[in-house]
Amino acid sequence: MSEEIGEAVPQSQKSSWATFIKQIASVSGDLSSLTAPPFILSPISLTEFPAYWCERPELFAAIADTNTDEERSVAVLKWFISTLKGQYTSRNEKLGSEKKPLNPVLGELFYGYWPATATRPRTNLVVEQVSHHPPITAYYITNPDKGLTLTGHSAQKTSFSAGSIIVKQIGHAVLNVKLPSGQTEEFLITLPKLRIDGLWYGSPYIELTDTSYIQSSTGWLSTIEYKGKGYFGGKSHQFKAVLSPPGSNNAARTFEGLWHITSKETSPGRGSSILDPFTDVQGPKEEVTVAPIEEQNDWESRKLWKLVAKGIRESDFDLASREKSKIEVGILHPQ
Ligand code: HC3
Repeated sequence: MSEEIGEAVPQSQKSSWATFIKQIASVSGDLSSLTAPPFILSPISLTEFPAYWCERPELFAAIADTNTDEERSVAVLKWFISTLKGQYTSRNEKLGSEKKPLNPVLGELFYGYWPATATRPRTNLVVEQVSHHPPITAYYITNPDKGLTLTGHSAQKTSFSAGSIIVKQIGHAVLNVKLPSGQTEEFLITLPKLRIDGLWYGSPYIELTDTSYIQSSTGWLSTIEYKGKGYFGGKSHQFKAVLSPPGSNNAARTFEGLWHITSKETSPGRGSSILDPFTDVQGPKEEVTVAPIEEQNDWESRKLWKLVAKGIRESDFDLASREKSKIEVGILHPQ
């Protein structure tokens, strides 16, 4: 591998990429206000990211079809692990690398839904940017027919270490499940830490590190450990989840594998076979359905950023920067 900085960086942007990396290394907290070179800009607003929670709507709906507290915790874990590929690797697949998303303005909105099918009812999504600096995004996902609601907020604190950006996720999500008994079970979902590698080459990608948790109000707890390249055989995107029963730290069930491909249950005596994986995200996912731009209001992300996104997609960065300034001026000095 060549040691030259910015292998993936266009020749004309190499020096601004080097400046950007130096700025990242010296700023801690919020990267959203740094000016990045055009090749690394994404035309997608951060308000669209909560849609990753539901790109496998059947797994979300299936949480409501369980009969015991244990099975419900397993279903929540399965859905959660299946969201990770979308959350953390989909920009690499779609855009070639992790890019810098559009920094939402205060009050920006993103609405969407996953339509009902023969096997599941409709799920709705509402997102609002509730703080600009630092960026904080709040979201609400609901499947009323199944009695499921996911409420959360997302913010990040960044630091720089050994050539990588470390992103601590500050928010959390709460999943409420209405039970046939009339009671509601609550799951508190914490979020993993990110390490953004590949900066030197100009092709950033995310690896997950440390531990996140899903704590149910029934006492069942999933502890999910993430390991990436360089650990235990060196594969990217490894995880191991331990599900423990109320009042005990002992593992009742264990699940492990690669969160961006497949995983299986590894509990003694009940491991699933290759034919029956715990999670398998190699098949198609379902992107959120969004109203056509002409029907959106001025604060909805795709309408608000339409021309900036066009400029970025078509490499017309004068257009992108002109339209971005118009949005910023419009927000600071509304008519
Ligand atoms: C750190 C990040 C913004 C935040 C993104 C979050 C944590 C948002 C919540 C989602 O559920 C999961 C998620 C995925 C990706 C995270 C982004 C990756 C890069 C972006 C930085 C602000 C941009 C850093 C610039 C560059 C060029 C290195 O990508």
